[in-house]
Amino acid sequence: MDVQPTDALIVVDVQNDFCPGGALPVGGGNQIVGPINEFMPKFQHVVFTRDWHPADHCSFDGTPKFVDGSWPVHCVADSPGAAFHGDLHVPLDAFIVDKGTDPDVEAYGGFQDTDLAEKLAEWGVERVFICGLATDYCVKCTAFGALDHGFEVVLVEDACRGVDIPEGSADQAVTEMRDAGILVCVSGQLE
Ligand code: VGL
Ligand code: ZN
Repeated sequence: MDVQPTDALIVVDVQNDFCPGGALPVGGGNQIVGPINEFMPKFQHVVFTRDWHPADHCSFDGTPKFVDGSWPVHCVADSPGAAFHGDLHVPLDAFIVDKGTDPDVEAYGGFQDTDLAEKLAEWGVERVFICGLATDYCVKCTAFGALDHGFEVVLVEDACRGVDIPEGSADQAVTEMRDAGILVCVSGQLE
């Protein structure tokens, strides 16, 4: 899998609240940071998305069930939990896409009400590689959004982790992506 100048890497929501110790921890969320740092330099174009909610976001639930529509308070804009994982290599001039900023709208995908598609088109990007958190929510939704915008899409599976409630949801999300025409690879295949 040769990385080309017309490829972009989209790093989805590698934020403290989705890592162990955070408000909405994804099992092993921190384990993907090292691998992502390693393959990131292969890409000429890198995008970072952030879940970036107002304090009264509609997905917040006092008795969270950890499923769509019922999450603990997480990734409140400018809070420590919303910050990128401290070890993630984020360049000073990184292109960052914030989503979920409307209190009344859930937005898992990096293409929802953002300028991401326009930016990728401006850069001449034809194919996107996607990694990050969480496989079964924001990674999946961002991957489908990329497909809808006409990009070829590759999932870097070992550089993702899922909420996985109920168990199997993360694997099921990968199956759905594969069935939709998304290529699934592992980071060791990137050259
Ligand atoms: C996410 C649940 C709630 C994600 C965001 O980044 O996958 N999951 N908000
Ligand atoms: Zn969220």
